[in-house]
This record gives sequence, C-alpha cells and structure tokens, in this order.
Amino acid sequence: MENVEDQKHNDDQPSYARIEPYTHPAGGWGALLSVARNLKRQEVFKKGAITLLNINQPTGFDCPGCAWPEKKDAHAFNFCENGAKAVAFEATSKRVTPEFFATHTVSWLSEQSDFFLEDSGRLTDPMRYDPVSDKYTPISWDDAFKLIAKHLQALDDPNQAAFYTSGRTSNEAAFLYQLFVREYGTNNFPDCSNMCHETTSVGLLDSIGLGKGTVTLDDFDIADAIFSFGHNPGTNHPRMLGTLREVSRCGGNIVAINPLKERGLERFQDPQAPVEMMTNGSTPISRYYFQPKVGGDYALMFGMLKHLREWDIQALAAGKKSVFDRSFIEMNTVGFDAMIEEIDRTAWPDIHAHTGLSPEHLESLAKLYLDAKTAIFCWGMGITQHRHGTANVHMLANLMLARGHIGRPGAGLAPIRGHSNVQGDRTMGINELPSAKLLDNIDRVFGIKSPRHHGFGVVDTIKAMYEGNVKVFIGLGGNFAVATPDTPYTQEGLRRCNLTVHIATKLNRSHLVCGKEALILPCLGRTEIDKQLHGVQAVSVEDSMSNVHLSAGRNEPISNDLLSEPDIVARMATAVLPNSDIKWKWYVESYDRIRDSIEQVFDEFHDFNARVYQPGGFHLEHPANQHVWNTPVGKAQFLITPLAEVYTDKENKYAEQYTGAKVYTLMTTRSHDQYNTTLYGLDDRYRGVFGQRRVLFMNAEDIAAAGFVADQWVDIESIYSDGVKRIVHSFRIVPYNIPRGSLAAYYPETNPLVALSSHDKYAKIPASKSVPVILHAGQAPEHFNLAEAVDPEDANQIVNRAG
Ligand SMILES: Nc1nc2c(c(=O)[nH]1)N[C@H]1C(S)=C(S)[C@@H](COP(=O)(O)OP(=O)(O)OC[C@H]3O[C@@H](n4cnc5c(=O)[nH]c(N)nc54)[C@H](O)[C@@H]3O)O[C@H]1N2
Ligand SMILES: Nc1nc2c(c(=O)[nH]1)N[C@H]1C(S)=C(S)[C@@H](COP(=O)(O)OP(=O)(O)OC[C@H]3O[C@@H](n4cnc5c(=O)[nH]c(N)nc54)[C@H](O)[C@@H]3O)O[C@H]1N2
Ligand SMILES: [Mo]
Repeated sequence: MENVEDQKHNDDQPSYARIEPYTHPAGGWGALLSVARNLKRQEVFKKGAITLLNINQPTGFDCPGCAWPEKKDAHAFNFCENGAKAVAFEATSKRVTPEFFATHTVSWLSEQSDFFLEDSGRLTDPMRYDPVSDKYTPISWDDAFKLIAKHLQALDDPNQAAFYTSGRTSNEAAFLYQLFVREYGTNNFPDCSNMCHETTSVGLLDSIGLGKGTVTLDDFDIADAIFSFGHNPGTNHPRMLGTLREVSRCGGNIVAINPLKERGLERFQDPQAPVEMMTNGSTPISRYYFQPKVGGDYALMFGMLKHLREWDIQALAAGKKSVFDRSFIEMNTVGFDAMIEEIDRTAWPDIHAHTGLSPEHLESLAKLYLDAKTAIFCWGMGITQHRHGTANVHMLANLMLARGHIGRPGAGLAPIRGHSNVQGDRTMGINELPSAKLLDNIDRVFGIKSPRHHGFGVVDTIKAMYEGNVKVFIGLGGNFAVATPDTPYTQEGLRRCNLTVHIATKLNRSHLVCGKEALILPCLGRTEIDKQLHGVQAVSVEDSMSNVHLSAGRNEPISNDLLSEPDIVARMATAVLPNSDIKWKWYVESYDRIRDSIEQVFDEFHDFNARVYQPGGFHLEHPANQHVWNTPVGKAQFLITPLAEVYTDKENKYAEQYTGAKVYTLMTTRSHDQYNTTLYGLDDRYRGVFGQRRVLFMNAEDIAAAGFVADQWVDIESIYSDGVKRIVHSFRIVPYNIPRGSLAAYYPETNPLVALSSHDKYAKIPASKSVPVILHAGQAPEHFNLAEAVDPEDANQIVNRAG
C-alpha cells in the first residue's frame, strides 16, 4: 500500500508546474489514477465504466486511441490509460451549443488555447460563420449542404477543391467520401497519413510491393527479438507494452533505438496484471537501449548492413554458412549486389560520423540482429518524419530481406500506425496517387469516370490554397490548421479559401481559421449509437496489423442534431451531384450495402459482411508473406540511397555552413497528455514534466557549452535555406538524457518552425523530426511563475500567456 500512496502523490494533478524525474515504471497505478482523473474532469463518471468496458470488445467499439490490434482473448479490460482519455474526451458531458457560439466571437475564441477549445465539449449543431457579427450562427443541415453545393459547383475545375481525411474515419465513411470526390472529379485527397506514415506506405510499396506491415500479434509471441525504432509505446500505443512485456518475460530481446530515454521502453507495469500491480513489480522492457542522434538511423542501419557484409565475408572465407539468406535473396529479390557495392564503397568513418553511436555500440547492435533467429522491426514517427524517411524505410526492408525475415513466423515488418483507422482509410481509396486498377474498379462498379491524373496531398494542398489554386477545403475530421507545418503560411492559405468546412466532434482551431465562408458540421463519435433506417449500424476499421473488424458505439448520441459521417458524406454528395446515379441515401439506410459495394471494388474484401460479422473480424493477408511481390519487377527490391546523398541534402548543407550560431536538430514530439493536437492536460508524466508544455529537452553538456543553465527560457529559431524567419518564444530548458546536438520539444507548439518545403522527397512528409534550429536566450512568458497554481482549469491562461 505504501507504494500506492507514493504513486498517488506523484500522479495527482500538480499544484504547481514542476520538473521532476519519474522514477516509477510506466503503466501501473499511475496510469489507473490518471484515467480516473480524466473521467472525472470530463464528467463521464456515471457512464464511464460502461463506456470503457465496451472498448475493443467483440460487441463494443474500436478504441479511437491508436491502431494497435486487439488481443484475441480480450478480457474485461482491453484498453489503456490514453485510450481511456480519448474516450473520456469524446464521451464528455460538456457541450459546445449554439448558445456557446452566441456568447463568443471567433476572434475571442481564437485567442484561447487549443486546450480550452477542445475542453469546451462536444459540438451539437451545424454552424455557419457570420463575418458581420464575427460569430458562428446555427444553420439547418439542408442549407449547409446547399452552401457546399453552391461553392463546389461554382468552381472552374474540380481540382480547385481539396478533401482532407483524418484517420479516425471509418471504412464505410471513407469509401463513400472517396467515391463522392471522384465522381465530383478530383483526386485531391490530403490525408493525415501525409504527415505520418506516408513514407512507410511509399517505401514498403517500393521494397515489398504493398505499403503495409507483414506481421500479426501472434508473431510477437514467438519472435526472438523486437527492434523498436523511433516510437514511444508507453504514451502512444500503451496496449503494445503488454505485448512487449510478454516478449520480455519469455526471454525475447527488446532493442530500443531512440535518442530519448523513454520510460515506457525501459520499465513497465501492466495495469491488467494484478499480481504485478499488487507487488509493485515491473518488467524491464528494453534489454538494450541505443541512443543515436536525431536522424542518425539511416547511417545506423547502413552500418548494421556493413557489419553483416563483413561478417559474411569472414564466414564464407572460413567455409561457414553465409550471414545472408542467399536462397531467399536469389528467389525473391533484385538489387542485392548493387546494394552491397554501395556499402563496400562507403567508408566506416563516414558512417560513424552520422549515427551518434560509438563504433562498439553500433557493432553490438548489428550483432544482436545477427543473433536473432527471428526478428520484428517496429517503427514510428522517429523513422518516418525525416527528409530521408522513405530511405529509412527502404533500409528497414533491406535488413529484413537480407536475412530472409519476411514471410517467416515470428519475423517481419511492423510499422506502428497512429490514428485508429488511418490504414483502413488508405485501403478504401483515400489516396491522392490512386493506382489505375483502383480507378478502373470504381468506374466498373459505379459507372462513373474517375479522374486519372494525380491529386494533391497535404503539402501541395497548402501551397495551392495559399496560391489561390484550391478554393474550397473540406475536412472529414482532424485539425488541419494546427497539425500541419509552417503554421502562419498554412493558416493564411485556409483564410484565402472561398469556403472551409469541418466535419468534427470537438471544437478546434481549424474551425476558427475561416475561409470567406465557413461551416462546422457536428458528427457522431465512435462511442455513440448510430441508428439508421434499418436499425443500429456498425462501422468497420483496419488496425495496424491489417485486421478488419466492426465497431459499434453504445452511448446515446450527445445531441439529436448529429449525423453520422457516412450520412454527412452521402447528403453532401446528393446536394453537390444532383444527377448522380449512385443511390447515396440508400447506402446510408444500411451500412451492409456500403460493405457490399466495397467488396465489389476490392478483391481482398470478398464476403465482407459475412466475414466482418464474425467475432474479431478478419485479417487481410500481406502478399509478401506468400512471397508474392507486387512491385513493378515482380520481386522484392533492395533499394539504397548513398549515405552522402542523405546527409548532405540542401538543408543539411545549409545548416553545416551556417556560422551564426550552433545548429541543433530538433525533433517535435508528443507529450503523454495529448492526442495529436488535442491536449488532455499539461503533464508529460514519464518524462517528469508537470503543468507545462513549453519545454525544450537538451543534453546537459550542450546546455553548459552554450552558456545556458537548466530552467532558463530560450527562443527557438529554425534555419532553412529559404531564409524565412521562423521563431517560437519562451521555452524552458530541461536537462535530459538525449545525445549532444539533438533537441526535443512538443508539437504542435513547434509547428511554426517546420518549413513546408522541408519534406521527404518521395512521400512529401514534413520533416518534423529533423528541424535545424538555433537558440537565443529568451524571457519567461509574461506572468509565468513556477510557483503559480497550474490547475487544468487555469491551463488555458498559462498556455495563452506563454504563447
Ligand atoms: N496518447 C496518444 N496516442 C497516440 C497519439 C497521441 O498523440 N497521443 N498519436 C497517434 C498518432 S497519429 C501517431 S502517428 C502515433 C505516434 O506515435 P510515435 O511514433 O511514438 O510518435 P512521437 O510521439 O512523435 O514519438 C516519436 C518517438 O520517436 C523518437 N524519435 C524522434 N526522432 C527520432 C530519430 O531521429 N530516430 C529515432 N530512432 N527515434 C526518434 C522520439 O524520441 C519518440 O520516442 O501515436 C498515435 N497514438
Ligand atoms: N510537428 C509535428 N507535426 C505533426 C506531427 C508531429 O509529430 N510533429 N505528427 C503528425 C501526425 S503523425 C498526424 S497523424 C497529424 C494529425 O493530424 P489530424 O488528424 O488532422 O489531427 P488530430 O489532432 O488527430 O484531430 C483532432 C480533431 O479531430 C476531430 N475528431 C475526433 N474524433 C472524430 C471523429 O470521430 N470524427 C470526426 N469527423 N472528427 C473527429 C476533433 O474535432 C478533434 O479536434 O499531425 C501531424 N503533425
Ligand atoms: Mo499520425
């Protein structure tokens, strides 16, 4: 009991902002207490238990928190702290009503923090912006759709509209959405994936023929080693910790590759393992922790391959078995020899210069990989959000292919996706670069003529809005104005639109960055009952490991005026395309009909309804596991980018030649109390930060070398070759276990620093994990006082003042 009390103290909402090392394991009592606090804050305690018991159950709803798959033998609780927070935020009793909008002008709301906006509650009514009063006023659903139709029909060219999707959207809504947009005439589908795992999708498509992972949860049970590259499961995929804990307890190696020492990767207490909780024991998660510098992974993987190559030469010379899986390579791949030539050409000092690891550590990492009979590679934003993100993904695949680890039990590639249905939305055709096959199938089934030319992703949409080439922006979920880079430029782009429309559950800043006209359309959330003509409906989602299953909410909708996402899309289509032959309304009467049509478009969705109604749904097989490679050459491809090309791109060169001040590489990342742009609170418990977000994690030697001290306030300025001044003010230095030259701070506060032009060459993901920055001594934000009470209720003021 002592320990429990002790933790309670640590986990109580702080009475003052503080930095304090967190010495407890991740998960455990701390997580449960945090759940309780969030349910209370959102006033969901009465229905909270019921809501939570339905998460990830065969008859409940899919957790909106992340895309980690459910356990097959799900017991009573199959959710985590942060999933519970996501649910609490949606099931909140607070409301944003027409009266709320009548009280506040958009200008006033714009001055409030993101925390305040979302914490105000659920949107209840469709609203239209009135520029005269600077307020949102109620509008009927019919009039809202008429307004959208008027704007879309008035465009000279359908390509002057862009249709954003955020990854919570269900398969059914996404399918209807892409169908509507293609019948309307454009492939402009910016998607949150364009800021997230697009490099994975593009890179794996090149390497193995389909941009998805190849493993299932069962593979984790028998893997010899799990390599975790650049993701933070303790915060972002907490249910994954249970899996890692099992692997670790069964003697499997867990190898973390991350510049930051993340608590969740070090030690973990499973809130679902009562004995461990009672004894306050914890399972060490990471047996090995390697800390490359930010962006060092490409060199690190290059080095791993070079070690394998050298060991291979030695093995063959000694008459031993090759280190590489030669027969697998021979039968299944192309490009191996060219890759080896590139590796041979590259000298060790050049590799070591970029990893941030000592040569000995690099060698032991390579040895761990060599010794693993079966290995799984997991990765997240630390790999994808770089200018060389696609090259990183190619390299992950190279390592796996070289050892024949694809299509073998207990081994394979496991990208850890973010939004709970981001993978499904892509599967359903939300794609600005659709394949000809997809378009042909859609046209065959629906008798329409889909546009063939490719459309805009996020980066190109922003540019086009700014330059006046996109004039209507429609967002199915998400928070485009805040999640995207180069904030002032992006927001100006949105303001220049003739019409901006947001389909959303909660108020956010994107709704306040209005085009000349603007609409907010409130929709049902995952947790809510969706009743249509044929009764209560379920939607389907696809998790990170390609399992497709149903999700059905259990709560009464928070307002009678909400429509479901499929319904909103169908009504929009009916209004915009009066001559359409597609029976939009008929689809919404029963979502089974939508699924029947999905089945007709995608071969792998055969018998969709029959299979998805089975408990747990069904799994979409990755062809690579059968050694079927859907690449242009019909084989898996080894693809390698010369090291010099990766590390001396335009921006790296610019940073290297910059003499104004010491240049660091900043990663922008998530705190424990946020879901992307949604802030649940101001703590980052596992990193020891409480009651504040404007912090900068920095190596102690760097702090000293720069003549700074801990707790000092600094301004962060990014330096790009375009010469544009980008700066954010008043961040507090926190000494942290991070390599020299690397820094970390939270997103979205740091998004104004990320240049829109700094993105991966192929997938165009903004490089939000490698921002070249310099630091200036700064000032505390006005009125900020460490001893001041930082209640969640006051958080708004603090964040504002710091702004
Ligand atoms: N609670 C919660 N859950 C979430 C989200 C959330 O915001 N909150 N977001 C969801 C979404 S959309 C996504 S995409 C995922 C994101 O989940 P993650 O992929 O974990 O994303 P980040 O929090 O940005 O953390 C990136 C991790 O990569 C490390 N890193 C940064 N740069 C590098 C690098 O150069 N190399 C290496 N090896 N590591 C690096 C950081 O230290 C950090 O541990 O989580 C999803 N789940
Ligand atoms: N600098 C920096 N920038 C980043 C990142 C980073 O690591 N660093 N990460 C990037 C990543 S990985 C991602 S995925 C993006 C996230 O980008 P987005 O997906 O655009 O942003 P979210 O914050 O997840 O969106 C939150 C909003 O979604 C709405 N919402 C929630 N649930 C529902 C629902 O069921 N239906 C509908 N219609 N709306 C709903 C609510 O109104 C809420 O305000 O940000 C990216 N931006
Ligand atoms: Mo994401």
